[in-house]
Amino acid sequence: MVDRIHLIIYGGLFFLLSMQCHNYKPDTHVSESGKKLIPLVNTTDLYYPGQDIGDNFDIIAAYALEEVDLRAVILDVTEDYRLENGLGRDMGIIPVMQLNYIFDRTVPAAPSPFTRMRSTTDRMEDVPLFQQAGVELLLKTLRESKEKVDITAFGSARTIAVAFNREPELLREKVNLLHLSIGASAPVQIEWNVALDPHAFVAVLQSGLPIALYPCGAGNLDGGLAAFSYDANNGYWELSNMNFVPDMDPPIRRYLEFAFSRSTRSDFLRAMETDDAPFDSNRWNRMHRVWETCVWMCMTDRVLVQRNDGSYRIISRHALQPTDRILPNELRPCTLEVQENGLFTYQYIDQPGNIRIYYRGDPKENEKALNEALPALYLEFKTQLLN
Ligand SMILES: [Ca+2]
Repeated sequence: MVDRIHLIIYGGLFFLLSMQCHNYKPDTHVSESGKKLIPLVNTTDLYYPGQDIGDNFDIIAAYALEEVDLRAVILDVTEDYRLENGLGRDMGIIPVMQLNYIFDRTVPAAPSPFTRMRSTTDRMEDVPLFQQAGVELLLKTLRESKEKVDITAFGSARTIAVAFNREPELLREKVNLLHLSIGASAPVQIEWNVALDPHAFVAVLQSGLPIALYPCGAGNLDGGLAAFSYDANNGYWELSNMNFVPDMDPPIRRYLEFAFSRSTRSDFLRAMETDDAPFDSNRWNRMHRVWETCVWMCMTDRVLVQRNDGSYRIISRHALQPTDRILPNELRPCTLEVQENGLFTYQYIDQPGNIRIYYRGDPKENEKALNEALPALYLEFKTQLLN
């Protein structure tokens, strides 16, 4: 077991630290039902210890959803937040290694450049090599994939934009769909993920690549900040509590305990195996902000339904029952005009274009449904690690 652990860690770090690793084979897996999987590169501003702890919570889906073949994780890093409040944090390589360990995977991970793009055409070839590893990993993953690849952005779009500026033809050939969890649905406030790198967001929106845009924020500011507001086109919702976590698959529960307690245990993999330190379950009785669920549902073509017994679930389309009521959860074609600062407006169109925007109908019913459906989905997730 020890040798295997070391192999996985050293394999991951080797890939991270060296761009000369030409023998890497994509970590493909097939679903038990033999269904075609969705090749995915997940870009996320996941940190260790967590910044928005929601990123630590969300990336579980990239590993656990049976439709997804996670090929690489790009850790979106912005220098300002490595030092925020003097807490000190760095790219989330430790949570990625923990997830590789508990799901028995060898998904490579590498960082974005730490600094913002200087223009929409910046190729960032002069930043330290270490900080170019994520761009190279994204390009390499696309180059080596036989199928088109989906790419998510749950932080800035920097790595995607820089990769496009370096090899636009490769992205045009190999990108199936960019899923951008960025921006606000009206031009009233610059949303967090836009502010991380405005040039990157603008560059990607103007790239002509196929885009699914899931605005994080809403323009009505009914939540004070755009990012905490609700409308029919943004993805934000509040999970009223996380009291389901103690009932999760034990390694995933331990991963979340580690993240939410900002643990600095040095044996960060062994911490996934044992319950050495008691964890106060009352800590889960708190509201948790979520922006990402809509991305996973649309990517995997899952549907949000109310079942005949009144319960809400996120299910595969083939599991639909005639008595299920389907809640709106879709992508609508639009045209989009973006300003230099990343604020944008959009208009629905009848003909399909390269950009679609998320639509969820009544946001409060969406939130009510997800409060039941997301915990049910997460409780289904199982790791490969013996409990
Ligand atoms: Ca994020």
